[in-house]
Amino acid sequence: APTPSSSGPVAFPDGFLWGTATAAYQIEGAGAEGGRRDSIWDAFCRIPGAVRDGDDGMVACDHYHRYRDDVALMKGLNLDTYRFSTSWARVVPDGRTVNREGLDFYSRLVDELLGAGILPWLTLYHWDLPQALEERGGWPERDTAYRFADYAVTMHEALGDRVGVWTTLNEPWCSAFLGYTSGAHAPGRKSPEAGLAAAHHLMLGHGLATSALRELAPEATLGITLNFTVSDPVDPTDPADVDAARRDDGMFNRIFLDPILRGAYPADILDDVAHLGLADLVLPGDLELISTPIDVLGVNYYNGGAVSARPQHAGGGAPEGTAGPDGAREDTVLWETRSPNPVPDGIHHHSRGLPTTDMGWEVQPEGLTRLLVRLQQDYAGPRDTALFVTENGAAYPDAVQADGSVDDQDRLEFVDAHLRAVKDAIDAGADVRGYFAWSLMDNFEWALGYAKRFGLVHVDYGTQERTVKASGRWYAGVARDNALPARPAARE
Ligand code: PNW
Repeated sequence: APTPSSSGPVAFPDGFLWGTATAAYQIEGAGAEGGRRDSIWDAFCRIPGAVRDGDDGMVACDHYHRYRDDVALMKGLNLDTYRFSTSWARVVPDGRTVNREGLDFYSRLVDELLGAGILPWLTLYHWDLPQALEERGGWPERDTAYRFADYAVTMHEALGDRVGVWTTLNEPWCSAFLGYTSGAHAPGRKSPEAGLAAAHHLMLGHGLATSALRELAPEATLGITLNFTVSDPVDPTDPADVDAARRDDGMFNRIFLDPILRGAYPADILDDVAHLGLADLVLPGDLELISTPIDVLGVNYYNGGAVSARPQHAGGGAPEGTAGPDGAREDTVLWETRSPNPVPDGIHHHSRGLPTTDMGWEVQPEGLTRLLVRLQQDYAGPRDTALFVTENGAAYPDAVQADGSVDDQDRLEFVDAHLRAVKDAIDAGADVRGYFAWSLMDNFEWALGYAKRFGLVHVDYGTQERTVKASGRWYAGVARDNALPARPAARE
């Protein structure tokens, strides 16, 4: 029989923050308005075949013009906080000169949020590097880290008194390894060396920005958001699988966690990448900057992986038509069958035959419990850093009913299951203080364009009409009550 915590109502700790998250390029549109110039994503979208259906973010959800309505929508969802990112290419379009009009947009947005009683949670970098800086070398170039810190100070001078929480980067793993090693994301470069150089300079930018903001505002709440996986060996008794899982965990999780929260790169990973020149890029003082104390660690979690030293035989455990070899779906090939990491050889992700979302990602809520408990014990706890789930959610195709409503029980159940997993982690000692659903509304899903829908709110891209889905109405109740109701299935 299911235990009460697995199906009954679940209360969250007092003061737990309920939010949703978005990113500038995914929702704003107004690509050439208000003095904004190209980011690497604008340039990437113009490469034939780079983005599904040739989609781009020029209009997206038109949030730049509709932000007042969108904040009203958030208020109707009873949100405590809203995690958004600012577009560097809007604020510093040429990489050097501040564009007042760009700053003014974010100032209006922040005032609107505060007026609605919603805490602004600002991310400085969610993947949209000004193209002008890419043309000067991009993240593999050390100078980009200094430009990022200048931009951080500019934002803080404009909004410092009104923004509650400042996070530097969203998912540097994606920026570095999808952007510069696998080439699946902007700017589409394909080099292991460039990916590692980008990773180090992203972290240096985080460190420079964090120490600069700390000096400007000693009381500010500062942090970073990382994306995490949970790497389980396919066969825990096979040393080769165990080693593959170690390297997978190392290149996803520890290569960022350890410098930021322990002040050093993991020794085993430094060994694995010794031929790629990372150590030469790390100058004296870098790791001290990168490990500047942070107040919050943002945790983005979608799924874990079963990792092996050997490829999975086609058909081995994967339901026909959903997952191919290594669990990658034909239509959502971000990873192909190869890990995007700079040292991909001998790392294979196997399908476990779990249900998958429309991204082809396996649904694995218990991984989030294990991840949060590990982060608490090994990283956040010792550094007195609070944990927040800054992204979690699911793409599913929306079935729009004749009356325009969207009854997305699959998404609702996904979020419900993961929130139960968060509560399990809290009960096991993880200091998790809030949860942000990805995403507030359907939006531009990067290389997959508008084909994938993650929103609690449906967007009709033809009319820009927003419709709160069943999952959104349910989430509004959760935020209001600071508690989950009994599980949907258990209500019957
Ligand atoms: C995150 N992967 O991206 C981003 O922060 C969001 O902007 C995005 O919309 C969301 O998750 C859903 O994709 C990721 O390949 C993209 O492991 C790819 C991966 C992980 C996260």
